[in-house]
Amino acid sequence: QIDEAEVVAFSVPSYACLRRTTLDNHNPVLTDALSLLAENAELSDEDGRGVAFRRAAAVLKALPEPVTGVTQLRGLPCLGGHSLRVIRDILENGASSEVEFTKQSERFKALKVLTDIFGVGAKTAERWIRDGIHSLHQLQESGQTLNRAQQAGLEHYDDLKQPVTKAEADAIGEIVEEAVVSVLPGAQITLIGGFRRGKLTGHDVDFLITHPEEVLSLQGFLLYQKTTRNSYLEAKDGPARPASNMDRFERCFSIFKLADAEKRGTKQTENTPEDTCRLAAHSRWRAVRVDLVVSPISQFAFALLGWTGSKLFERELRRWAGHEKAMSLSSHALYDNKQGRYLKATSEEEIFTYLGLEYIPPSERNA
Ligand code: DGT
Ligand code: MG
Repeated sequence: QIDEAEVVAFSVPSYACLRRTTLDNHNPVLTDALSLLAENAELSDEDGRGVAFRRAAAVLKALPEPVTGVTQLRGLPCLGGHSLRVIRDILENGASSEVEFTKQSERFKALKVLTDIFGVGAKTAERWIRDGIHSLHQLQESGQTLNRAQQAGLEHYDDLKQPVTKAEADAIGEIVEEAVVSVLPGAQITLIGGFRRGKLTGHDVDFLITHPEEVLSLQGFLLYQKTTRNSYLEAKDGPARPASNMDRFERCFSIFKLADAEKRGTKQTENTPEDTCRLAAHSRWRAVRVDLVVSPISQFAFALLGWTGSKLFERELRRWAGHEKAMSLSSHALYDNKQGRYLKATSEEEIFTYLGLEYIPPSERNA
């Protein structure tokens, strides 16, 4: 029998965009476990389950203190039976058998190793695993054809697995800024993604570049690049941008060549054969994933909000907009279905206001 008086513990709204989630997570063991199950679901083409685990983890990230017993969780949103079972297991037995089993499973390990290769998604990894490929070595021996992204990903595998530090992100920011401003004096470069939310490390560095009227010349720094064009239809009138304008891009996934800290003062140069056969121990540069997003100034606020993350926070914002406000939010625009028009904004604050939400700063979007 539970004493009702001690049950009231935490109160958390169900939409992550109504919560302030800092990086100060009081339940890392529980959230790591649920995140691992989310990752496994996502890698197994079970996105619905993935989102359910992500939502459950995000609710725990928003709690002001560690959970010590399942009774404290009564009344909390987004905690389904499965997530509760995992939490109970950890609180009562110190570990979740499902999480431990998943971690050890050959399938999960192989999916992780293979999708850690830049350019390899769950589908490709799945196909390779069916062909008996479970490791990088087996992949290299297999004679599978790799596309350019995957070749670059394999070549720089060890570098890209290393977390990127804030110092490295800032160093890349300076180089990107210099390159962009030299061709586009008016351009503005903003650090987005996890670093904007205050994270100290990341799997990549994300930048938003506003107002591109010219080709970006980062040639000497990029080890690999793949660009996609902005196919978004301009707000009210007009068709998509002319398809012939190949030089404009909306997003550029790249692998950046960053000189070691002591070498950064000097100008970076093109790859030399010497670089290609550098020894890890004497490395003078490292490869870093850099994601460049470009938006016209009219879309800046939407791009900024849409690319700051976290992924779950973004998903929840769009869900809130659609379900509660009859609006469609994207990283390009906000459309009001009732009024039948686009709502213009020049700041994130304005967008929150349109959505009827209290403004949440980036550092509190770590859902
Ligand atoms: P990280 O890099 O692992 O430290 O973590 P984040 O939060 O920087 O995640 P990342 O780099 O994958 O993505 C940055 C943010 O951009 C993410 O929080 C949500 C957003 N985002 C990611 N992929 C897409 C996409 O395909 N479309 C849109 N609109 N937004 C995306
Ligand atoms: Mg990132």
